[in-house]
Amino acid sequence: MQFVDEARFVVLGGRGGDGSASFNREKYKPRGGPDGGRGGDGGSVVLRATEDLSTLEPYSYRNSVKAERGRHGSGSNKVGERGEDVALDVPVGTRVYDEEGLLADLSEPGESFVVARGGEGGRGNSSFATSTRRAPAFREKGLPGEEREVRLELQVLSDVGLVGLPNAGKSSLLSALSAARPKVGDYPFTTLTPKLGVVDERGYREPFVVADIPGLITGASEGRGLGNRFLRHVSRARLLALVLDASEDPENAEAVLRVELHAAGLSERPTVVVLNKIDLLDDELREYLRETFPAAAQISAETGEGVAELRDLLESEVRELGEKGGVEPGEPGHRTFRPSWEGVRVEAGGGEYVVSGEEVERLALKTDWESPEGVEHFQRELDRKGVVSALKKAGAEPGDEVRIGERMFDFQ
Ligand SMILES: Nc1nc2c(ncn2[C@@H]2O[C@H](COP(=O)(O)OP(=O)(O)OP(=O)(O)O)[C@@H](O)[C@H]2O)c(=O)[nH]1
Ligand SMILES: [Mg+2]
Repeated sequence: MQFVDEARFVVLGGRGGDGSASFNREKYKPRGGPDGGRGGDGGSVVLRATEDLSTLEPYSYRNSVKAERGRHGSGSNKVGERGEDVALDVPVGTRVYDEEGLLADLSEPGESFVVARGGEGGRGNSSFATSTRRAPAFREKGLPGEEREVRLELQVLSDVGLVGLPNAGKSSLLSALSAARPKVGDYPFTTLTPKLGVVDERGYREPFVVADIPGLITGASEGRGLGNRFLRHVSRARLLALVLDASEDPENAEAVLRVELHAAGLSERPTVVVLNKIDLLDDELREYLRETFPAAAQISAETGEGVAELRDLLESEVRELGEKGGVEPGEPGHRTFRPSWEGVRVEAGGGEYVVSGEEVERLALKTDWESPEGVEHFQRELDRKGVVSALKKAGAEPGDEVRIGERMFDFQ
């Protein structure tokens, strides 16, 4: 499968089934009571994080995903069947956005998020029977499911991120540290997409994950090269290893990397400096680099020199950082659903009155406008909820146009 770390599509919850308007007909009863059942709720679209997937590729060509609608209710108080949910597997590390921002961050295996809720089923006429209204002939319609365009963004999750200029030997190092075998080449930009490797040594309390990303170049944070797009994949790594080619001006390389990390908002992240390719240096140069980079690890990914020590160093740093609480994702905690407007608001303007509020808008959607009794019920409810007096207070007179959601009608 190809590595795809972004996908965009529309999700639609299923519509709720309509309630039924029905009357019980038994042989010796001339006119039975109302027995129309409720419609089933529509199915929802659910995202579920799994470790079995490491790319968003299955969604790269999807335009929309729709859950099943609920069945209508029927006579004898039969409830309509619920629509089935659609569960979409996404890789762990997937963040879900809509046009308003972050909705969810699926960073644990098994975590799930309802991204488009199915609509509620409508009630049947039997639920409207009262002692004074024994034979209501109206029912509610099912509500439409939620609909929104989402953008999924994958961040591979690792403990240590390898950052370096192209050709520094990051992929070689990943392969020296772990069982991963990323492509290594003696030319820049060999690595085109992030690769993960698990470092699991005997004696380690817990394995840790290292991410290799494409090389960064000057201006990466402004969009040059490939590295910039991929920096986000190490943006949650607890520790960054700056991999420098010791044989090619490592001072300059480190300065370039620090500038790019700073521009990407990662300058506070703990780092370890790794001088690679020391097999190419003589003793004098190695000594010089020990003085210039006193804290750096000197290694050769090719010969394996210094790699075991580096591995232990990374392991202990990762463990200590983990015990300190690790890295918080850079964005505010996730929002489950859009805040809904409770209560009712009446606004006058443009020759009409607009009534808004979650409850009344739902009421309008549920109303069966074909049925005079249904419309009457709607009007009674408006009165009961205080909408009629709010409209009067706002100046509405009989004959004026009132809009609730998509629905227009005359004020009476
Ligand atoms: N002599 C020597 N060569 C090395 C060492 N590590 C890597 N190389 C070579 O350096 C070249 C680049 O190595 P890669 O591991 O592909 O480098 P990279 O940083 O992943 O490069 P990009 O993916 O292009 O950013 C390859 O020819 C490697 O064989 C080392 O320790 N010593
Ligand atoms: Mg590489």
